[in-house]
Amino acid sequence: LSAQPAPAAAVGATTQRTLFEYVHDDALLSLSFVLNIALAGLTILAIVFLARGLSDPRARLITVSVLLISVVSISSYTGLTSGLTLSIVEMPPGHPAAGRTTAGEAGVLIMWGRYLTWTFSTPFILIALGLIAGSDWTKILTSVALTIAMCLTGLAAALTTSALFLRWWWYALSSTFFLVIVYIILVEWSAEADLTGTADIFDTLKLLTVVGWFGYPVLWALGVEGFAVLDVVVTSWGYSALDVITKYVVTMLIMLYLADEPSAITGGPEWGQSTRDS
Ligand code: RET
Repeated sequence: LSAQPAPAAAVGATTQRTLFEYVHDDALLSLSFVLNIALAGLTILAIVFLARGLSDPRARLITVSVLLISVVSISSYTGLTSGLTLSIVEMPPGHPAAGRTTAGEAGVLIMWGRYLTWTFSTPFILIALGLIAGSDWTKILTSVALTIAMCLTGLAAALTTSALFLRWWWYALSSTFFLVIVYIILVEWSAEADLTGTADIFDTLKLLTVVGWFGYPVLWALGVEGFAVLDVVVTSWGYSALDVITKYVVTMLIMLYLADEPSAITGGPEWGQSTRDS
């Protein structure tokens, strides 16, 4: 019997190790990830410190919500840094990055872990904002459902390789969900914050959030997933910089505001009690 020929390397089977080394060799790209791991860690410590004296259950719920944003973030960036949530994906015919190669393989580097983990982080941003505005759970959970839909359709847009128009169809779906979220924040919650007495802090948070969030679809369209005007490193730094504003800056503003438990925010000891507490 003749010896079996060695199996040829399977197409598209870039190993995690190759991707890890690719990121590792690009100091700027790794820095865009590692910086966020550090900032998420520092934000978690700052939250724990500022939350020491909080006793009001509503203020504590907002705290848990912002804490989870950074917990998701530190995990998200660990996934990117380790090569676990990156892939080299071949773009469909007609795409401006079709035919490109990365690390010796046909395709471009797609940081799909970002879109996946936004599914878990953005709901907590919206829960915190909705609670600060004094909104009801129907609207808060509607915005949560929409942001999950927005992130998952965005993930689909990034990973679709069958046809170019399908990538942009996913993008259009995602943008539609996004615009409804923007409406909830700018119209519904702004009006509620006026009545609740939290308009001052809410106006700052809403500005940072709406302006910051608009940056993501713009980067997607300009980056390698869309028109491929920006390269992967610039896109990655763009997302990382937006994350600093939409997550850590927003979180710190919320925590500094909550620290002295303003009466417009507190729910009192009865708030959120379960039947087992009475
Ligand atoms: C995508 C592409 C498809 C169209 C739209 C997008 C919007 C993404 C947004 C992301 C926000 C992320 C945040 C993360 C913080 O952890 C998916 C880029 C509309 C708004 C705030």
